[in-house]
Amino acid sequence: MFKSPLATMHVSALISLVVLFPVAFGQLNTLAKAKGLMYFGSATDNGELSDTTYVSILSNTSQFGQITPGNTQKWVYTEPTQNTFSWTQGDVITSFAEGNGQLLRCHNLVWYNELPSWITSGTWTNATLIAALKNHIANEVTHYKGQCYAWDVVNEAFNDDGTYRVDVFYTTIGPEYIPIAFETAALYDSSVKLYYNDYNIEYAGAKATAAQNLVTSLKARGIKIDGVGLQAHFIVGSTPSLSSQLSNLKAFTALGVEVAYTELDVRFSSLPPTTAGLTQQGTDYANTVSACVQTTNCVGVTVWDFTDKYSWVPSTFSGQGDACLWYTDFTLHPAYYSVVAALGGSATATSSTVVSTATTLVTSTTTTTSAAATTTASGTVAKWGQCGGTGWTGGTVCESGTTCTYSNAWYSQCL
Ligand code: 9MR
Repeated sequence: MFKSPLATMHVSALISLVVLFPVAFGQLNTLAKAKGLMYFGSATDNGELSDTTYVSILSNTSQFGQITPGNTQKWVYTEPTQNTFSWTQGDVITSFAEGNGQLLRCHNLVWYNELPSWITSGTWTNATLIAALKNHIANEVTHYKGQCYAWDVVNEAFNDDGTYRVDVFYTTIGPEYIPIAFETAALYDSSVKLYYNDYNIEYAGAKATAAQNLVTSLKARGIKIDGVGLQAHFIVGSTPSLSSQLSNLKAFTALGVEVAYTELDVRFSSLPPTTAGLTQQGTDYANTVSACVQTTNCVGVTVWDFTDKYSWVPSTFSGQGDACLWYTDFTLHPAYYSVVAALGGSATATSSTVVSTATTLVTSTTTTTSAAATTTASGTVAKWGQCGGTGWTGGTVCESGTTCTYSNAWYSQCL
């Protein structure tokens, strides 16, 4: 009688098998690449890099293949006084990424916020501000030449109604400051991808249309623009649906640019989250990640930091938060598994490792254990374990005190 070779295999050999095929049980970046994306990444900031647990997760390239400096490439840090440039803090992040072999999205060259006071309080003419703008871009793009996959050249130039945001650049130079910024960036690094980056352009509407019109007008003038970054700062339950995100991404890529989700997080507008809210957060994350996976020329997804410990949300929106994939103590949100599922991964083996202790997660796929750890002694599925979803053949009865909760078509979880 035929006997499956697997049946005769020693347990340790089985574990090796898991290690040999990390894609099947892989983590975010590994899975994203297997699905055809270039990366799954995270933003980070200088202060966080002294947190060793944080750093070991961020450095793990099976989780994160791309880094965005959350702050220290911005104008206030890089040119604090006119024509005096300071790269030290930005370089800490770029060196970190390079040391780990991670791609860099460089962020950003022109933004109304985090500007030095010599810009915001200066006395400008059209000519002097254009000169200052060009000088800033020329110096920063030259300094980071060869290091960035992409630059967010202009950030958040539109209001939600599609009109131009009124800031010092718009007031002094007019809308022409945007083409000037793109032209200048292209001049100093011909191979870096040049992006326009904004929020509330993740669904059809006046602001997305304004961003699309910008792409069209730059291209019509022969000015290089390679991509549009959709920030994706969402609220649990108010995230656009998968179909609306898909049609929106296609409206951009149809113009001949690539797209990326550049600052994804999904925050709770009140805390603590309910069980149903955590499930909804998983659906919201999964819809966004799935939209990218299903869109040709969507190159990657970046979360705006991976842990609630360092999220920008609570300090900006009082009483809101829990927006990231990892909690403050580095345990995982249920949404993590929804993202894994949306990336085509099996949450089973991964979850048995990553949920058990934060430190196990830090050590990457080589510590992936068998699926048994998600099963309790009585044979039910332990809290956080997978209990359903397309193709799921494991246990479906959750341990006492937890309920098998639908997250998305591929994944239900004991919560
Ligand atoms: O995460 C950044 C936070 O630490 C800064 O205080 C803030 C300054 O305004 O900028 C945050 O990052 C923003 C990004 O650069 C552009 N899109 C919105 C992000 C969240 O505010």
